[in-house]
This record gives sequence, C-alpha cells and structure tokens, in this order.
Amino acid sequence: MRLSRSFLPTLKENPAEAQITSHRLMLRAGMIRQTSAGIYAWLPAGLRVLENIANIVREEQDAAGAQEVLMPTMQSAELWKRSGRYDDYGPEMLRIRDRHERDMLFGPTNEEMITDIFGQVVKSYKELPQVLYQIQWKFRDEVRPRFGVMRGREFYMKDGYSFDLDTASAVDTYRRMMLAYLRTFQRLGVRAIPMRADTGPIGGELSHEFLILAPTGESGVFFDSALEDQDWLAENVDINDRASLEQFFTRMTSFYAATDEMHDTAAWAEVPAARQREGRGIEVGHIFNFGRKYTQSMDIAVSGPDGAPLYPEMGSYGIGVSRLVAAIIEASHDENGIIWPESVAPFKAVIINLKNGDAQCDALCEQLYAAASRAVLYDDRAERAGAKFADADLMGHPWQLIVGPRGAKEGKVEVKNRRTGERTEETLEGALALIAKLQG
Ligand code: 5CA
Repeated sequence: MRLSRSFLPTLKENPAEAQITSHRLMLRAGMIRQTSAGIYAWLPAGLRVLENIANIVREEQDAAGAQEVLMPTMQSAELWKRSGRYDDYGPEMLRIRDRHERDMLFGPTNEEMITDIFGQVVKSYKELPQVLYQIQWKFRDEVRPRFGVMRGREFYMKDGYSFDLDTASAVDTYRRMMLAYLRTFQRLGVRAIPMRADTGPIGGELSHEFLILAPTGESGVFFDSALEDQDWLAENVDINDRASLEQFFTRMTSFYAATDEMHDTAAWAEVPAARQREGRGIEVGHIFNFGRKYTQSMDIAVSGPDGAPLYPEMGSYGIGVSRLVAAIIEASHDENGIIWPESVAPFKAVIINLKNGDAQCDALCEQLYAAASRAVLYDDRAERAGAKFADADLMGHPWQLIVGPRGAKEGKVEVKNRRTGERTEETLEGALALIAKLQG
C-alpha cells in the first residue's frame, strides 16, 4: 500500500480523551475512531491487526479440534428466559424490542444460543464431544466504558463452547483448550499468565483467566516467574491422550499464579522469593467448565448408551480479540510508539523513501515495492524525512527499509529493526530477500 493514497490518519498530538498508552497510540496511529461511547470504528491499520489476531486464534482453535460457526449478534429473549439468565443479567444487557413487540437483545455472550443449536442437531451420546466456536461482536452496556477498546461496550470476542459426555471428558477438553490458549498468546508475541479465577455470572467450578502484565491492568496478580519461561509451542502434548493432557496440566498448574481475588498467602509463601512476581494484569481470556448448568436448565439432553436421556457437560472459552489489540500495545511499545510483534503487525515492513522525486531513490523504492505484497507499506509521501521516521516508529512496523540519495546511488538500503533499533546496510538483493522472508 502506498502511504500517499492510504487511509492511515496518524496524529502528531496526543488526543485529550485517551488516558492510557494503548488508547493514545491506537488513535495516533490511525487504527480506530470512536463513534459513540465505548463503540469504535476500525480503520485499515486497526482492522488488519484485529484480523491477524483472529486468524491466529482460529488456527489454534482448529488445531485443538474446535469447529468454527457464526451466530447472530441479535438474540431472542426467549432463549435467555429458558436458562433463567434474562432477569439475572442486569443492565449490562442491551435489550431491544422489535416491530412486533418481541423482546430481543444484542448478545453479551452465547451459552444459551449455542446450547439450543446443539440440542437441535445432536441427539446421541455417540456424537460427543463437540467443541464449537465463533469470532463475533458482543455488546455489554458497561457502566464505565474506558481505555478505548480495552473496555468497550461493543467488542470482538472469540467464544467457544464444549459439550462432553462426562466430567472426565469435559476436563480433557478444558485442558486441551488451556494448551490452545497458551499457544495462541505465545504466537501473538505476548506472555499471558493463566490464573485460577472466580467464575462470576457464567457459573461453574473450574476456571482460569489469562492475564497480560501491564501497569494499567485492572487486576492485581501474583505469580511464579517460571511461568514466563515456558515454551508452550515446544510443549510435547498428545491432545488425544488423557494421560498426556493431565501431565501437561499438572505441570502448568504446579506454578503459583492467582489474581488478587483468589490470592492464597500461604501457598504464595512457598514460591522461592527470587521467582515471586507481583504486578497488574489485563484479562485477555477466560475459560470455564460449568458442568450441566445450561443443558439442565434449558433441558437439552442426548440419548445415552442405555437410551436414557443424558445432559452433556459444558465449558465456555473466551478470548477478547479487540481487547488484545490494546493489551499487546500496553505490553509492547516505547516512547516513540507501538512495537508490533511480527505475527500481528498491520504491515511487516515499511519502505521509507527519504527523497521523493529523486530519480534513484524513486527507482530503488519502486523496485522494492514491486516485490512486496499487501504486507508492506511504501511511504512515498512528499514529507520530510523526520516526519516519515516518526510515523514509522509510531505505527510500529517491525522493519523499516530506508532509501536515501547516498545509498540509492550505490544501490544500498538501510534496514532498521523497530524493536532492537539495530541498523544494517543491505544490497538490493539483501533487502528483497528480507521482503520475501517476511511475506513467506
Ligand atoms: N462466555 C464466556 C466465555 S465464551 C465469557 O463471556 N467470558 S468473559 O466474560 O470472560 O469474556 C471473555 C473475554 O472477553 C474476556 O476475557 C475479555 O478479554 C473480553 N471482554 C470482556 N468484556 C469486555 C469489554 N467490555 N471490552 C473488551 N473486551 C472484553
């Protein structure tokens, strides 16, 4: 994409309405614009990050055996009356009446709807287990939407739901999802620490939250630093083997980690002092196992081996996809702007033409750009070099390919790594090889 023709409206000044770094940087880097309280439009750079995150989430869900569906945002109140949550949910639920005076709502979550759909389709225990997920907009009428997309009213969530025959199988599914989550966050270039959590209005016993460390986080966290050193992508787990899943889960939960709500000072004292980490965290995911709460209340049964009706055990698994965009920025930025992990960056590299109109600079940049896919941005604006550098740092592209008149004369490109600040001089071939590698 040529920056001169793009819709990437960067701002030099800090917007007054933004209180935290990620919100400021998302506005300044032209990723989002607010359309009403807690509701945002995603502009091209923001949307690319949102979709990159969603795609990694999708790949790991699919690898864990979950299947993607897409449910509507609008739901009928009838469904929620069946589970008893229509009255319980409170003012966070946006209630709407249609022209026929039917009560509707904008879905804050989908346990009821997926359970109903499951019940229409699955009739026998032989069809279990099933894990279904979607990536869809949710609406919660938060009292105090704040910090931009971090706590929005409309937000993008991956919500998954599992149905198992018995508790042992439901626990396997929970553990499989736990691993998928750890792998997902690691691929997103952030460390999200799993912590035992309260289940709140979703219900159930077994629950973990995943928190990314950041001073602006809403929860206090206590954890063993050994959790930060694990490589979940290298973890050798056979996800179809109960013993292997158990071994992984036992090892993972052997490290202390809890939010302030669940903090246990006696267990904490047993963590070696050098490994005790205290701080604040942003909740980017939450998984729950709540047994038969919805299948029983909504009377959704399958026929068991002896023909008798059997209520499947359920779990639900959320990831805050739009919140993650902000959380990744909170965890990865410096005073000049965003530092995107390569896996989610809106553009993996920017070609910076330091002297537009100079025949040699233009020719070299065009040669690089001709080899580039949509993952590379070309700053071809008639701007000062300083302004181009500032925007490149602000937008956080992992690589900058800098072409100035002196280098262009010799066919040389300066390559800067945004994270390390390291600069190298490359030949045209070297720069083309980097572009090919980034796109590969
Ligand atoms: N039904 C379950 C899991 S599918 C559920 O709704 N879980 S949740 O309430 O914990 O939400 C899942 C994730 O959505 C949270 O971990 C958080 O990352 C994100 N989230 C929740 N509320 C908001 C909000 N107001 N703005 C942005 N993200 C949010």
